[in-house]
Amino acid sequence: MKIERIELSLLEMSYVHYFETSFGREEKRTFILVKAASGGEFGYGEIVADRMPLYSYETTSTAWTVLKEFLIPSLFKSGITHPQDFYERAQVFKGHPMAKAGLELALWDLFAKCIGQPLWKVYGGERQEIPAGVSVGIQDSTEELLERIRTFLDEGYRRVKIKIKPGWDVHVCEEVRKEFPGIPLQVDANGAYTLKDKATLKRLDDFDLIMIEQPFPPYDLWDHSLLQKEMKTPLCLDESAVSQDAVRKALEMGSCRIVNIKVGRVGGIVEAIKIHDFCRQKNIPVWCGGMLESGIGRAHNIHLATLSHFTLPNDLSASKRYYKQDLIEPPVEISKRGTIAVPQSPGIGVNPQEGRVNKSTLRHEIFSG
Ligand code: OSB
Ligand code: MG
Repeated sequence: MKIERIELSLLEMSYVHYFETSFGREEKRTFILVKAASGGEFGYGEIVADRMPLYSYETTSTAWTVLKEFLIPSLFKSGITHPQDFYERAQVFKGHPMAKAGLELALWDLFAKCIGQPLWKVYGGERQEIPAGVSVGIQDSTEELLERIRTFLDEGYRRVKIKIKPGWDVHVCEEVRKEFPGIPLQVDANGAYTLKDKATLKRLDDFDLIMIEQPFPPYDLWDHSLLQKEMKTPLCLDESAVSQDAVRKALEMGSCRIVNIKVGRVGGIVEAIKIHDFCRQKNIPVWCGGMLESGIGRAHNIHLATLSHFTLPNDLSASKRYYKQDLIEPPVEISKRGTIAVPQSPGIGVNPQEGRVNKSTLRHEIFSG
């Protein structure tokens, strides 16, 4: 596969509704698109790093620099026959998983288009319908939260995840459970607690939650293991689950009973599939997380989530839940059964709309081999 050109574009898109987590409220998203060209085919990837280092240390600026100075030159220098070659070569560079993942995703899309197959087939996926879930941010009031949840349930979502933080946790779960006693429900703290909050966290055992996602900071597997010992609700790692090796240690320590897989956080599809396969072997359920991606990143997530061991509902929602106009056609939609169909055309199987991409682009650069 001779890569002739890589293009980077920095985009900014407004959300239809603000998104608030324990690290703050965002009205719009800044991210990088990667476009790789070979023999008249184009592959697309999305880099999930945000403008600010809140979810992780990476930002759109660090990703741009690492791609421009190291990852893209290394790709042009030795060429690749398969995306796996890029994954292996990129290992010499420490960290920067989101930058690596975005480029790897573009190469996977390109590779699949060159052999004329949808990505799910290339990955060996099995599912044809992906269980959709919705991640609902912190709202100004519990009334607004209940109202938003009701709307999403009416649209067909099967499972609801609510963001929590100190002061927006036990009473919110109480209200949600009172209003919607039977819905599949889980919470995500994005690392906002410490062991000092153990008493509060233990009260969450009363709400029949599918899981509590990432109560403690990213680099803290040990305290997660201490908390998990004392709780009946499964803990799920997001920010801490940075590689297959990290997941192995987490499971050996008893830090969680469920794993959230995000391509960007783990540095690409190759690593994501390693985690998936490892968890399947250990009988630990996994599901596909999201980073409020545009339809390009979301389509990639949908293909990944076709793998057999993605047994829990995913953070995969319809295009219109995130953006007024998505970057792809057709947009991602959710069926009345609360599922998302898997695209069947080659590669990501959806069409990026160049005009819309250009309208949201703040900065653009072309690199040639
Ligand atoms: O922790 O899962 C998270 C969005 C941005 C950063 C972190 C997270 C999220 C979400 C959104 O929960 C999930 C989605 O894309 O629908
Ligand atoms: Mg999370």
